[in-house]
Amino acid sequence: MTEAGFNAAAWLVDRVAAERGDHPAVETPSQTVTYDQLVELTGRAAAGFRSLGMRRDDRVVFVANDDIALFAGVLGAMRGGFVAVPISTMYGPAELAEIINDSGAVALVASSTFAEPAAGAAAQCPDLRQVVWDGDPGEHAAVITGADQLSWDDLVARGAQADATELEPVPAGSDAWALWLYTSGTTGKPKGAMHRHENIRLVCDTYGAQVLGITQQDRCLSVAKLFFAYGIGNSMFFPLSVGATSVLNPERPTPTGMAERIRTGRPTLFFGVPTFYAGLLSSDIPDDTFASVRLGASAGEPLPKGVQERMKTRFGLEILDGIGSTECLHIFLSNRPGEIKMGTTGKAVPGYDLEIRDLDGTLVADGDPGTLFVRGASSALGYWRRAEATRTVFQGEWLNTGDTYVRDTEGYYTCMGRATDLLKAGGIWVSPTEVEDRLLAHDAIAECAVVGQEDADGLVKPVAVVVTRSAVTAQELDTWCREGLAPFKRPRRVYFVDELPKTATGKMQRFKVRALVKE
Ligand code: 3SK
Repeated sequence: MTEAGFNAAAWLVDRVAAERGDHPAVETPSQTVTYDQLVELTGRAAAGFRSLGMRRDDRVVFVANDDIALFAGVLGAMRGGFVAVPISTMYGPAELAEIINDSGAVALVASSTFAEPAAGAAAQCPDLRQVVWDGDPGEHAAVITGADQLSWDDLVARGAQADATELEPVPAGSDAWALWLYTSGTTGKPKGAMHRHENIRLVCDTYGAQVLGITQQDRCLSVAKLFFAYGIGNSMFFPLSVGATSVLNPERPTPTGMAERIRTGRPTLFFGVPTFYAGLLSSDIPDDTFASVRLGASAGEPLPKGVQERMKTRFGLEILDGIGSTECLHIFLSNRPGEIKMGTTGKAVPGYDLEIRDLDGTLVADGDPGTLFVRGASSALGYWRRAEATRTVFQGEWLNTGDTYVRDTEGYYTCMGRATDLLKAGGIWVSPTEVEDRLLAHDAIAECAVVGQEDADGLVKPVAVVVTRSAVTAQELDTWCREGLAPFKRPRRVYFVDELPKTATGKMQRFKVRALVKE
């Protein structure tokens, strides 16, 4: 459906404000913003961006904590007809600069917590014209010479000077760009999946309404941050779509920190990832931590049956395991309340069709594994300036997930692993090549291979198999990788070998490397 004039930010905020403007839309540990206040704040943010010279379809990148500036900034960008590009706060300056430059963003909004990497990145981005700081960047601001800098409060104050018509949402149209989300996906290098305004409404009407059954009484708390597709759906789109409340946690999620946020924020819907659920089970948080929560969700990687069972036994939390993708914007395959089959990812979410195909593209029989394809209207328009990757992943109406799945005779789908060499750690894509490149940059490393290995909880983590040319310890390599990579990508173990398994033509045999770390 195409609707001229549709604006997802207005659909999420103004529509609800008209009915229940004094209801809390979003809460942080220190601030509550009602729907009426969110209309005003996002209107001012949009007008503030415009006052900086931004035009329709201009990109604004966000490197920020889950806090009011990020929440209102993303909505404000979409409201003003600009494109919101929230990106990972786990990246270093070089990785951030690569994405900012790739997107062609003219503005960057950054939390002062990330002042060092954000300023370091901004200094390497010639097209960037404005940097907006939420908090004081201190001495890091000095490294930026090519862009103007102002505070988030100043941006909002500039917007407050605008006349009333400028505060109104721009009639963008349902097919207009609203949100670009960068994913390493199936080819390693981050690619910007371009989402329309309409895709936001679609995921709310499908997974949000028909699987979660979300209502205006709900309060949503997510472990995944707003810069992930999973997180922005959980913490922004679903609650706002029904006039519920988003409970934000600006801190890095730890079991004790999250238990405290649950105690103060009293969520009814909790969105986790398998690694985090396993961490909760290893912690000594109280068994009644989840007393306010009516339902848990999990995505990112398959939820091990043992973890799901123990979460139910110890905390009384029923968890719906599901899988989504950045390209589909949210979850397209999931268990349903009251119909959970543990150890499986459930069934297609209403609004999506699934097919399991063999290498020739033929549909496989139930019980046989194959590659999972998905069809649904919330599919991204493609990857920004990546024609080849777009053609590989987006095949007509269908999208190749790159996951190997099997369907049982009851119609439940179970994940068998990745169809490619890429791995997911803690629900986030990790490209082995990128980690290998970092290891190979160390003087002592002659050859290496990075593969996934299940930890004690059955969750996949990267590990490295290395051939050395001089003495080096696993600890030194850990430090080396932490210095050059986002921490979640670092190998959790290092195996030292004399040679890597190779074919006669010298090609590394990754399946043999995987077998080696299994022994
Ligand atoms: O990884 C997932 O399962 C997921 C879920 C929702 C949205 C996006 C993603 C990647």
